Amino acid sequence: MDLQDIYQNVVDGQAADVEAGVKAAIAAGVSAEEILNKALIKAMDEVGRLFEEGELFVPEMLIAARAMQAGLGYLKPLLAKADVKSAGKVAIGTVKGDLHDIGKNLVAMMLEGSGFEVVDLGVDVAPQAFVQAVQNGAQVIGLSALLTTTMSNMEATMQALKAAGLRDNVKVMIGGAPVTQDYANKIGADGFAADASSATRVARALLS
Ligand code: B1M
Repeated sequence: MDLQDIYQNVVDGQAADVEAGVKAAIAAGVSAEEILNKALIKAMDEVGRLFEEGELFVPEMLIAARAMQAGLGYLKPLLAKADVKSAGKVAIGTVKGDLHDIGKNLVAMMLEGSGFEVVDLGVDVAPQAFVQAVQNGAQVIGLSALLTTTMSNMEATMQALKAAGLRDNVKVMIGGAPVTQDYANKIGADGFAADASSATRVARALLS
């Protein structure tokens, strides 16, 4: 099975076939990163495009997302390298009101893979839960948002950190499809990353 088949099975929401395809591709020597970028992420972009054009609806989008997760589950141990000394502690979550977690999970996975200790706070994370994570020792907090309507909760989280007197104790990194460097500047975040691999570079730079 090649990358095109995996791509199509994600778009079609065929989780078992995606998982089988990913296993076959790994066995054939294709790198985990190539499968991730050229089949799984590419397929979700196509699903988004079809959704925008009214050709797919929320249930189909969800089924496609589950199919992608089935492939990701198999890739995760391959993307994460064992025995790496912690590069720092990062608490990551999708902001309040937002349930999208595929991108956030990828970022968490890549951070783990490059040696960070990662605390995954999940989705729909209230500003106060990020504050709590800083109190529990996170050196970086990572905020993800996929909806223009939930991005404002990134700013609310910045304000909650300030109100708790913790703003200077932590670096804040933000990302997600609608998020930009300009927005990061506007809300006073320390870093922005456009994708999961640059997120690891940004996190390292923030702690250096
Ligand atoms: Co949603 N959805 N969705 N959805 N969904 C989008 C985001 C949308 C763009 C689709 C569209 O209209 N084209 C649109 C948002 C429009 C907008 O606000 N501008 C949208 C909408 C409208 C909605 C609902 C409101 C639909 C409805 O109910 N009417 C609803 C909202 C629910 C809620 O959150 N409260 C909804 C629901 C869903 C599902 C549940 C069905 C499902 C999510 C399943 C899940 O996550 N477990 C879903 C999906 C799958 C999508 C699309 C198709 C794919 C998102 C995705 O996983 N992409 C999406 C369209 C699209 O983006 N193409 C869409 C793959 C992922 C790897 O990329 O998340 O961008 P991404 O992450 C990247 C980078 O952004 C970055 O790195 C990642 C890896 O490279 N990144 C970070 C992300 N977080 C980061 C954090 C960092 C750094 C980098 O530092 C901390």
